[in-house]
Amino acid sequence: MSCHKSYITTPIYYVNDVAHIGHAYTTIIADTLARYSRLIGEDTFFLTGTDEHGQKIEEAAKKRGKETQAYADEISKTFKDLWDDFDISYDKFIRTTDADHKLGVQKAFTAMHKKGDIYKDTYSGHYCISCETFFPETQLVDDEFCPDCGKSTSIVEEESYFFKLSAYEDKLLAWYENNPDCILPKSKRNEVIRFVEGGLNDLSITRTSFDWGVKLPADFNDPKHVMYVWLDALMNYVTALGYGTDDANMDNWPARVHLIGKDILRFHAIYWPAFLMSLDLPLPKHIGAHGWWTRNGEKMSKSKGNVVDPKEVADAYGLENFRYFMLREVPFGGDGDFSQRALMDRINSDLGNDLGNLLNRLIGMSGKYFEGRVECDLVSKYYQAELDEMETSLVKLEPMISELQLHRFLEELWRPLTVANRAIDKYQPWTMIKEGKTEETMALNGLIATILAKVSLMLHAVMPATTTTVCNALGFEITPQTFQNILKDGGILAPFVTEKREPLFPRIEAELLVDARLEALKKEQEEADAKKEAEKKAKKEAKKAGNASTGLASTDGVALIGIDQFFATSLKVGTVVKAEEVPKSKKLLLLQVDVGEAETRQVVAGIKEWYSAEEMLNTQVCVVANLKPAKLMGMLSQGMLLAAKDENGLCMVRPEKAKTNGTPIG
Ligand code: ME8
Repeated sequence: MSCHKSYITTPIYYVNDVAHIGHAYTTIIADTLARYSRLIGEDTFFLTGTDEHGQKIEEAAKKRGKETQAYADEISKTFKDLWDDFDISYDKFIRTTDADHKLGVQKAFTAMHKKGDIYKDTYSGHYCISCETFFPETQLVDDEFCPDCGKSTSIVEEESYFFKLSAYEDKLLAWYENNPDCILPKSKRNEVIRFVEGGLNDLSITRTSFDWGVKLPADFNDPKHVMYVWLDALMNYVTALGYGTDDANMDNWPARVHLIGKDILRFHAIYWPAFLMSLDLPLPKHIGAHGWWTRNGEKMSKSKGNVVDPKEVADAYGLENFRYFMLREVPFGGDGDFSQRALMDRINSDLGNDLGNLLNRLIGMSGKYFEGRVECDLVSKYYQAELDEMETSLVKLEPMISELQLHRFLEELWRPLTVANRAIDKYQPWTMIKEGKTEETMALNGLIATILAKVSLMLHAVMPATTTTVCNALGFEITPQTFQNILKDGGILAPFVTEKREPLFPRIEAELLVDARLEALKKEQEEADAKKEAEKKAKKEAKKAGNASTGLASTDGVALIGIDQFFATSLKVGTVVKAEEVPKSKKLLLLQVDVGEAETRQVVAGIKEWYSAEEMLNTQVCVVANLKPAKLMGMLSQGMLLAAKDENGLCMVRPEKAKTNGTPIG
């Protein structure tokens, strides 16, 4: 048995909001790898935690009227509670507000500075608060919006310390070159290489525009600076091992794998190795970037408000079924759309029919023919072909795990189950027993038990409790020793006696989550589908009409809509009861609009170039009242104002005479 060190990490999650299934996905992959690595006897250390500094967190706390640390405590706890509830086998839960983490980050800053990699300068640039990142003007969308998240950026000019990232270009390229699997899936490595080849700017690594962060070391005597949140956050992977304080667990470094989502690959595959080189620390062996979970094709994210609560799903469908589903459903690195249908299908088909039913068949047949006894010593005498087929699959599994191809791993792991189920249909034990072929029948049961045992051992890291139940029914415990013995050393299962039991995976007939929020999401999906369908139809009809009369496609390229679609938009008269400027924004005003029935809507409107806040106050406007709420510069916008814009500028569309607030327009 090896005693390799295996250090596995998740990203540390921002505490600006609670977890959704995207976070659960990363953590479940990491947990699976950690459990597998323990089972094969590796000395494993599994880290997760929360990322608590930065402007985004400060603002989230402010918005809720909470003191920042108290707010961070509260949300960090919800992550920890969720992982505990999910039985995530982490060895340490780090928080970037931990005192020793902060010390470690300061030590790193000093070390990089000593190395000559940090210098002071001023920075002027477009800053996206949501991504906590500066973007060069050339990368902005429409000169203003963040190329990553689409939100409005603001111009920030500040004095800053810089990290000489540009000095590491060649070394980074050499690292990617010499380590073909440093970034997984391998296709992602090319993206990173292309990015670095495009040239790296030095990185601004301190901020003066806010306070909520790790201060510079005291001897810099520069108290207005706090560390850039990504420097602070990435360092967690080593401060968690004691870097900069007691070094207690630094023998675990370098990490075997940093698991992340593809949204934060650049930080992990470029900045982080450069920081480590500057600190003279070895580089991680792998960075594994998975894809996104989406809803209706849109990335699930806290800021979009389209998230699925992992606890609700796990409570309804079973935690381990959910784990299996997430890992099996999407190829590592690809995106996946969450649907209860797909989850139910996996449970009923893969788990219920293929796995659960196989155990039931074994219990049924051994009970009926042998009073529950199962013996495996004669399996190879009668079913060598089936054993060979099983082995062909089993030997393929380990490389798939190393490459993080967990969906392929599970797919391959299911083949032996098919071999077993097929063998029952082919050899028909009910006929064999009648023909007096007792030994062959016992051996067939032995084959099923052997396959169930090996599959369960390999599946253990994905479904720990379920596989424990299966193996207990087969008369043994799952331990690193039984794993080695049964899977690697060809050990034969000791005779055991089966007992009747409830099915492992009761069939699910209908979607189980009827909770209001998910229902709303479902409805939204149906509406989106219906809208798409209507648009398609309208386009087709427009085309037909256009073709008939003029031979052209449609009217001015504008899609025609039916009256129903027009009336689906709720337009109302409202009065602006409060108007203010949005700080740092050239375009936005923040308005409170009375839309009748005692309802005030917050609307973030891009009209500041044409209207001042005073001009808007106490005027009537036309509001699109049933738009999905959106966030602009971090502020909720619950509607849109009608306006007309031509080359001379923009003017509001207003009722000609004063109307009661809430009066429908149409
Ligand atoms: O980025 N689908 O934290 P974060 C799949 N604090 N995974 C998703 C997802 C989705 N829709 N949304 C989020 C941060 N994730 C930083 C990390 S590490 C030094 C600092 C997962 O709370 C995915 O793994 O925004 C992503 O990388 C992580 O959550 C980011 O969580």
